[in-house]
Formats: sequence, C-alpha cells, structure tokens
Amino acid sequence: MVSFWRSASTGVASVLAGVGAGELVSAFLVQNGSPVLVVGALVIDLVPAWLKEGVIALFGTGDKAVLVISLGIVLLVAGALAGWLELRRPPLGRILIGLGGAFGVLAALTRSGAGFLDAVPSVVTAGVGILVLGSLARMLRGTVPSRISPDGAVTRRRFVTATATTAAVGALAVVVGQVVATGYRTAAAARAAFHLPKPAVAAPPIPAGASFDIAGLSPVVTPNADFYRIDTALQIPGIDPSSWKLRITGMVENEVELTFADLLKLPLEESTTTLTCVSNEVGGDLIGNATWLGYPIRHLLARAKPKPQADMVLSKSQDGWTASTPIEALTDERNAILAVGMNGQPLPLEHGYPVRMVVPGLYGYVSATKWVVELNVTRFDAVTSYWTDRGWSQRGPVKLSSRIDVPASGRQVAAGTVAVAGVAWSQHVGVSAVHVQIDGGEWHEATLADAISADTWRQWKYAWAATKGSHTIRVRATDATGMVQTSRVADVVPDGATGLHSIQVTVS
Ligand SMILES: Nc1nc2c(c(=O)[nH]1)N[C@H]1C(S)=C(S)[C@@H](COP(=O)(O)O)O[C@H]1N2
Ligand SMILES: [Mo]
Repeated sequence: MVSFWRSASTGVASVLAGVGAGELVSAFLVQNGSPVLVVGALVIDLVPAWLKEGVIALFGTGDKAVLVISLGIVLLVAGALAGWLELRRPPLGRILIGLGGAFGVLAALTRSGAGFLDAVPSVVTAGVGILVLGSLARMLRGTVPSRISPDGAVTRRRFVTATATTAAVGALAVVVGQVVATGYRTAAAARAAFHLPKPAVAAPPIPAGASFDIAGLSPVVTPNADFYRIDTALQIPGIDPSSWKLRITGMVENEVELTFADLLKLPLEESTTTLTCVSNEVGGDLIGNATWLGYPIRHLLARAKPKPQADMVLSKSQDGWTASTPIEALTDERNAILAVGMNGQPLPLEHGYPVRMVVPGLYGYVSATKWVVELNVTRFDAVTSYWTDRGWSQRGPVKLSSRIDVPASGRQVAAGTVAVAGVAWSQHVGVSAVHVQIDGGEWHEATLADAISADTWRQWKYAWAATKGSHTIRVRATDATGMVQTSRVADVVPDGATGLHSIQVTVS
C-alpha cells in the first residue's frame, strides 16, 4: 500500500507544474488570464461583503496578499487530494484538476473585456496538471514491489526525484511568471486609474456624411479593440507612467526632458489620423483610423532647437525598438503628435501606453513609435533604425491605395442592385475620387463619403447593377493632386505594396 503522503505529493507536484506553466503562458504569451489571479478576482466578486470587510479590517492593505496565500493553500490542498484520489480511484484525481481548470476558464472569461485568449493559461494549467499527475501516479504504482524491482527501491528513488524536480520547476515557473508579469500589471493598473485630460483643442466632430450605413463596410473610426496591432514586442512593455520620461537628445541646442505629468499639463490637441502598416498587402487590413489626443511634437522640438544639419529623428521605445522619421515630418504643420489618448481612452497597453507617436502620412515603421521614451535628433547618414536595418526603405510615405470591403470576396450575391463599398486613403494628401471597374470594363465613378481630413481614409460606395454569373470587381483611387493609383503590382518590401484590389463574386 502506498502512503497517503506519497500519493498526495504527486498531486501537489502536478498542481505546481500546471500553475507554473499557466503563469508562464499568461506572462509571456497572453499577458492576461493568470490562472491564480483570475480565480482570485472571481473569489473577490463572489465573497460576501461582510467577509471582505472583515479581511480588510484585519489585514488592511495586505488583503490581496492574504487572498493569494489562501488561494495557494487551497490549491495545494486540492492538489494533495487529487493525488490521493488518482492513486485510489483513477482518473478521479485528473478529473478534479480538470474541474479546477474549468473554474479558471470560467473566471477568466467572466472578467470584463475578456477574450477567448484569456482562457488559454487556465487550459494550459489543467492540461499540464493532468498529464503530470497521470505519469507521476503511474510511476508511484511502480514503486510497489514487483518482479522488475523486487523491493521497489529503484523506482522509488526515481519517483522521489521526479516528484521533487517537478514541484521545484513548477514553483520556479510561478515565481518567474510573477516577476515577468509585474511590469505589465503595474502599467495596466495605472492605466485603469488614469483619466484622460480634456483636450485644449478638440478634434472637429466627425461629419455625419463621413459614414455610409452599409453592413460590412469598415467603420470610419476604428474601435480600439479592432485596431490592428503590429510590433516586435513579445512582451508588451509595462511602463509605470509615474516613472516615464521622454528625452530629446542628440543634435539639439537644449536637451529636453519631459515627465508624464509635464506632458499632461500641456495643452493637448485631438486629431483624427489613419495609421497604416507598410506590410499591408493590397486589400489587407493593417490599417485603422482613430481620434488621437496628444501634444504636437514640433513644439517640443522647438524647445530643444535642432541644429540645422539634423535631418532625422530616431525615436526609441522603452524596449529598444527604433524608427527613423524625417525631421520635416515632425516640424512642419501636420499633426505629428505624442499621443496619450486613442478614441477617448488612454492608449491601450498594446498600442503604446503611456505615450506613442502618431505622424500623418508615414507608414508606422518610420513614425509610429509606441512606448516611446527618446527622440534622438540626428542624421540619416549617421544612424539607421529597426526596419531600415532589415532591408526596408529609409523613407516611408504612405502610398495612395483603396480597398473593397463589401461584398466580401468569393461571396454569392443576388442579381439586382448590389452595394459595392470600401475605403481609400492617401494620408496627408487626401483622396479626391474612387472608381470601380466590373470585369475589366470601363471605370465608373463611386460616391465618396465626406472627408474627415486629408489625414484620414475615406469611405466610398458604388451601386452596381449585378447580372447573373461570375464577376471581378476592381477599385482605384485618385488623390487630391489628381494622381491615379497605379495598377503596377509591387510587394510590400521595401516601401509598401502597390496594385489594385480586386474581388470575385458570383451573382445568382
Ligand atoms: N515600440 C514599437 N513601436 C512600433 C512598432 C514596434 O515594433 N515597436 N511597430 C511599428 C509599426 S511597423 C506599426 S505599423 C505601428 C502599428 O501600430 P499599432 O500596433 O498601434 O496599430 O506601430 C509602430 N510602432
Ligand atoms: Mo508596420
């Protein structure tokens, strides 16, 4: 007969391994859904008020620590129970761990704003816990004297080593996960407590005529949750705004240093700007439009007084990413800003909280530095930046482009009048016309929605008299200077794709 303690130890080790794996996944990949913390948050919600108040009265600000320690104890006791059950009534122990994981999933998904990804750490926790428990229990059964090991001593030694190692690695993973996640959690908490200041200069209201009411057409302002995200950050930099600083360095008369509090005291301006990624393929979705709140970079550069020889600003993010922006794009009259707000919200963490750059007219890789901490005034012939080091062009003005949103490509539509619609953009130049072509025929002028400004994309629509059969629809934009979008196909490397977006539809 195997002792209670041996069987319990398999469960404790399994739980540690599972929670460790879950915490690592949550810290590195999902940056949310820490199995222990989501369960903790659910417990806080479920616990009756009198108990909450009692704990706070007893432990004061240590109340959270008490909760986490209590959860830890519950987890270990449940683990011991799972180990004991698994040995006597398999697979009851594994089922118990699975139930624990399901509770974690439930806790993660019921948090406000949770997505399915947030459930992943709890699934990993349960999965690893179940696998480890299964194999430790099998090993433990092998320690009972058998023909291979008459007194069970060999396997017993192996079992003890395996269990102790698993428990130690699991515990270490929990610690590493916590340490890694701290910065992110601090930033998330600071962001949650932060109220955006009122703009000194509000953005002109979005004209009612800027939007067509067509199902499937991209909204003219992209909700933050749907805004594309592109960056090299495996781990979103967690910046505590109270220690954030921006330094303006390099070829300047005066170095400038600015804290977050300094920045918020400045008269902040709102502007609506469409951001595009150079990696956006023809017809791609790496583009979004938002109303940003920020401070014009030209005013800060004016304080620093760049030397006349400087022709570039190398902006750096807290995690070491860099962008090289032509200095004129940051000193001319355009709305190149240090942004703190996005569509009335503090910048989301993944979009650069607390501060990022937004520069109308340039692709993100040469302008839109998130988590920005330094503006180094320099020269193109002196330094290069993250993507220009990797074969992308030094200059990255956004290219005139257009996209068909509806009908979706490959769709079946009914014969008759079909709404064809999409967006067209040429930031900082503006779009003056969009044309649509059916099956290589003549170009028909589409109806444009009102422009918000030259810095934003523009919706367009075309009422197509669709006849039965298979058809190809193409779109082409014209910018405010009269230049027509090229049909010449170019890859995204080195300075952005060109070519016309086309879709195939079947009319029945
Ligand atoms: N710190 C940092 N900022 C960055 C990047 C990055 O990798 N790191 N990527 C840039 C690129 S290539 C683009 S297209 C935009 C995308 O901004 P978004 O993720 O807010 O849409 O951010 C830019 N800013
Ligand atoms: Mo990009």
